[in-house]
Amino acid sequence: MINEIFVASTPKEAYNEAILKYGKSIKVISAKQITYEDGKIDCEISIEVPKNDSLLDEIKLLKKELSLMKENMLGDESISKQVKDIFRKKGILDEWLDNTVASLDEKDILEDKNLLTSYLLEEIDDSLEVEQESLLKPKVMMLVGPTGVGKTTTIAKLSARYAYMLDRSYKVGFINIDRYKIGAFEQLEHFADIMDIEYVNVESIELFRDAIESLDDCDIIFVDTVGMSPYDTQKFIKTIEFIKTNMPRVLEVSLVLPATVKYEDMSDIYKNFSFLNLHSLIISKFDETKHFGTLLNFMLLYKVPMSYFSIGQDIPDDLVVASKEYILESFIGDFNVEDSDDV
Ligand SMILES: Nc1nc2c(ncn2[C@@H]2O[C@H](COP(=O)(O)OP(=O)(O)OP(=O)(O)O)[C@@H](O)[C@H]2O)c(=O)[nH]1
Ligand SMILES: [Mg+2]
Repeated sequence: MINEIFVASTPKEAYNEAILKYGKSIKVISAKQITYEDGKIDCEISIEVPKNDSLLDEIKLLKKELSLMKENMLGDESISKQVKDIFRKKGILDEWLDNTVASLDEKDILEDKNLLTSYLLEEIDDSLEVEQESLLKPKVMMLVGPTGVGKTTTIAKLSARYAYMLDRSYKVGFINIDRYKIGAFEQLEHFADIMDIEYVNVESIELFRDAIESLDDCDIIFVDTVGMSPYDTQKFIKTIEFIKTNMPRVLEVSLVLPATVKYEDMSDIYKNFSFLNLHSLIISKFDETKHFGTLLNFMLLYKVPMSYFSIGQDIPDDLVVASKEYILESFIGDFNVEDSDDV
């Protein structure tokens, strides 16, 4: 607020001076006459400048708001950047992070590291699909996948699980169409012997159908297949024949995908094997990596249901039923929101 005193020989003159300086909006607070020692008389008016005063206040307020806005903008940017960096370092793709943060409705979340981190984790959680373990009716479960990913080992683990480790004992059977691999027959046959499980080795579609019929009393039949490179068309065509042929039982195909391969390989494997009508994914070699971002990126994009995780070489112990909690806990690991440099 501006207060000023104008002195002139008449009140009118003083008033005019004040108007000249501050415009017509001035407010006269007081006016008095001054008599000097020499007898000269002047007039003094005291004025207030309300308009300028409020203008100044407005400018001050505006300045404050602007700097607050700037602070907030910088703050938001840096918090969302910091949190995105944590996820990026963990392997989550920029594109997903940018889109997810941009589509965030509640902007408050952007101002809080913990809230934003939880939000992104929840978004990942929502995108994951899990296949419930159930054996309501007898089924055939065929495991396919590239060479050496753990198909045979996983079948051995699953067999032990269904035969001995669930609420009741299920009768398990094995069919092996792993006919291209020398030694493959013996490997699964050996498990079958140890676990006292019926085992049939087949080389043609007719024999496959016969084998399923002969294992009629089994609650679940596991089918082991040859390890195939995702680019081996010939083996694919042969395997597709087995799957597409009408069988006396529901056939569920599960792709065994190792958690250790890079994103491009993962998508190539998935795309090529998806012609086999994939029912679920079994993630193997979970124990051989600490980086689950690649796997999560893959899940965020393809949204395939996961059924089991193979977490080591031990039969039957190193197998867990797939759950969002398990994969997210593995992903979070040493996630440190307060100090993103640590991750
Ligand atoms: N660390 C670790 N090793 C595994 C896991 N699953 C399987 N393996 C090992 O990987 C190797 C290959 O396993 P197999 O079960 O023979 O793989 P496969 O897919 O049947 O291989 P092919 O029949 O040759 O295509 C073996 O040494 C297994 O012990 C796992 O989850 N973690
Ligand atoms: Mg095998």
